[in-house]
Amino acid sequence: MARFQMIAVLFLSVFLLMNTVVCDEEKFTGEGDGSIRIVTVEEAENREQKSKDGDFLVIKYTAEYTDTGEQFDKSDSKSDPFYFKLGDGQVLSGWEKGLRGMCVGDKRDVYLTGNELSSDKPTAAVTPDKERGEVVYHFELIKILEKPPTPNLFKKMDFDGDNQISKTEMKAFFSAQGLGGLKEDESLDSAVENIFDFQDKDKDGTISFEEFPGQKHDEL
Ligand SMILES: [Ca+2]
Ligand SMILES: [Ca+2]
Repeated sequence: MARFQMIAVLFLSVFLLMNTVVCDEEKFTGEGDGSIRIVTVEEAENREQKSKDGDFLVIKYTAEYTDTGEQFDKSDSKSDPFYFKLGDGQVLSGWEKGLRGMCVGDKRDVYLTGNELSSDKPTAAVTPDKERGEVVYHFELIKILEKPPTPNLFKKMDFDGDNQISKTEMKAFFSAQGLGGLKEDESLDSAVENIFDFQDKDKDGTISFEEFPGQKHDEL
């Protein structure tokens, strides 16, 4: 009797130990309705700040269907670093759950099916075909911000990258923006002339990095 109990306890211990090892390797930390599975791939050493609702998360990701491995989306295909506000319904439901409690530098694989692949609002991410079954997102958290990042306007306007903004470049930029922020009675040409009157201090016909008064450093 005693020996049987000892063997049973021993067997149970080994079983639990094996289970612990598996959990340490795969770290299933999310469950939900069964259609979300989170696997920790890499954990950053600094674990002071964890992502929470209301944070702006700058992320990198690639996404594929698990059956064929076909990639259907990635953050690199977007022009700027990809960011969104967590908890605001701007991303797929599975992202909201899968990207909480993450530290900068963490990498996670998030497996999603069904309703976890839909969102309340339009999203910049590609919505996968639910009928094709499970998809996996390979996420890396790059930065946590309290407010949306300010775009580097100088870099956006300096199309040829020569560290000068020409009038042509500024016009192209404003045209692409739909003239946002300019007075309605101003033509594009005269608006740009007015800006150059102020900003082109040495009057060489271009606005240099030093002359440019707007946002000119990357926040991301
Ligand atoms: Ca330029
Ligand atoms: Ca100048």
